[in-house]
Formats: sequence, structure tokens, C-alpha cells
Amino acid sequence: MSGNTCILIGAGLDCGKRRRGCSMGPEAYRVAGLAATLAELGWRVEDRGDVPGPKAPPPSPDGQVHASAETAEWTRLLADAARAAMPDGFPIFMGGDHALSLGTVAGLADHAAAQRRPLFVLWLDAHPDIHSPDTTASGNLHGTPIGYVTGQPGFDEFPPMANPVPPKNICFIGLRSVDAPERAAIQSAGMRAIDMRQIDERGIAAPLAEFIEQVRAANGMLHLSLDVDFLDPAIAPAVGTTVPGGTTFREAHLAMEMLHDSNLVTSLDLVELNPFLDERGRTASLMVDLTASLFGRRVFDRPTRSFS
Ligand code: 5AB
Ligand code: MN
Ligand code: MN
Ligand code: MN
Repeated sequence: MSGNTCILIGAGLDCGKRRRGCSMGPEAYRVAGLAATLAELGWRVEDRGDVPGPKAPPPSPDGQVHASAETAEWTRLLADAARAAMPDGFPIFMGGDHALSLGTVAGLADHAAAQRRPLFVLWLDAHPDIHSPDTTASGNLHGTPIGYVTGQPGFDEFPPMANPVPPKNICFIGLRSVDAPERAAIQSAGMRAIDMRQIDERGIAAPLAEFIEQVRAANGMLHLSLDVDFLDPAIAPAVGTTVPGGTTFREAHLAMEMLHDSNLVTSLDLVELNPFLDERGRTASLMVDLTASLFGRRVFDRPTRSFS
């Protein structure tokens, strides 16, 4: 991992869907001890507090797409926060729902372009979130960040994506709920999309190792976007969009350990935690533990092996 400073940035946006509670996410991560956990692993931790949301959330008529003006404003604010944080360390964006990533990935893409390095995105999620305001059936913008950052049309209210992420630089792992227009978009762009069947057949290590090698070969920067619903709801109940058949505790930890060993990850979104739905803080604590594995917690040191 690059450098030894990580920067905590709270982003409690809750406008990417109608069910509320993700606004409490940043505080739950703090209460679950994220900063102390990273400090114990030898990281210098700087908590920048919470990004204040739009001052007067612009009214959006509750039409087909929910709270688009407010989400567009958050997108501007979070892209600024991402661009500002990158030169100073490894940012961890504590969400907030997944609409957060419209902003963070936009800002990270600008930063990578300025460094003349390609940005890669690893999307650990039950859903590919590749809708646009034109294709979404729910009208929930937390289902659209990949559509936005790859430069799909329909985001007229949003800041134009200056440096769209090439679809080939994105890898989904954990998919098990994909809408028809999303499937078409993924297939026509030939994206790396690892669904639960592939994980069952091949394990999580082999496909992840293939993507890591792609990033390394391109000297890329790697952004990790971790949606709570990547995990099986039996171990991570605090999310509004539970889908059965998710990744296990062990698969998720192995992925984080491999990503740590890759030394390629440069930024992280922790999204969709809804503490209002949690059971005695167990989901928040699990997300902190996974972050610890990403930042170097391990049982024993061992030579890195190849899984492909
Ligand atoms: B999440 C769905 N595809 O468009 C939609 O949790 C779900 O950030 C989106 O992955 C889930 O509403 C968004 C049915
Ligand atoms: Mn998501
Ligand atoms: Mn999801
Ligand atoms: Mn969700």
C-alpha cells in the first residue's frame, strides 16, 4: 500500500435510495474503532471529519429518479474531497450509500489522469450499479455509480465526467442481482464480472489474482469500492438491499489479504452500512475487521503466492 498515512473522510449521504439510515455510517465506523485499528497496524491516521452535505439540499420533485439534485451536489463535493485527499495519503471514504462513489471515483479518476496513470476499480457488491437515470427502474441513484463513472449518457444534471473510467478497468466480484439493462451493458462492454457461481466454482482467489495482475501490468492505481451487501446477509445484516448467497467471512478476508499483498490499492469506499438495521454493531465491526486485513493485519507473514 502506498505511503503510511490514511485519511478518514465521513460522507453520510443518504439520498441514493429511499430507505434511510446510511447517514449514521461514518459515526458507526468511528465507534467500531476504525482509527485505532489502523493505528495499531502502524498507520498514521488523520480523520478529516465529515464532508458537510449540500447546505440546502436542492428540492427534487419525487419523480422517477429520487433526489437527483441533492446527489449531484454530493457528487461535486466528494470529487473535490477525493482530489484534495489523494496527494496526502490513502483516503477511506466512510459512507453513506453507494451514490457516494459517483463523486469519489470521479475525483480519483481526475487524480490518476494528472499522474498519467490508469485508474482501476474493484467493485465488491451483489449488484453492478451500472444503471443510468435513463435505465433505472427503481429510481435509486445508488444503483448508478458505475454507469456515471464509465461515462454513460443520461447524467445531464451531474458534473460531466472529465476522465471516464474505461469499462475494461473495472472488475465486479460478488454479483448475484443484475437487472436486464445492466447485464446488457456489462456484456456489450466485455467487463470482468465475477458472479457467485464463478466464486463457487473457482474460489475467490483465482479471479481476483487475474485482475490484480492486470492492474500491476498497467502500473495502475486501484480503487476498492466495498458494498456491505457483497457479504452474505447472515454475517452482515446492516444493509437495506440484502441478497442471499453472498460471500463468506473467509472469502472476504482472503480478498482483503490478497489486496493488501498486491500493494496496489490506493483508495477505499466503505458503503451501504445502515447502522439502524445492525445487530449490536456486528456489521460495522466486520467492515472494520475487513479494512484491517486490507491494511495489513495477518496471522503470519508468508511469501506471497500466485493463485492463477
Ligand atoms: B447498491 C437495483 N439494481 O437499481 C436498483 O446497494 C439495486 O449500491 C441497486 O448496490 C442496489 O435499484 C444498489 C435493483
Ligand atoms: Mn452497491
Ligand atoms: Mn449492492
Ligand atoms: Mn445496498
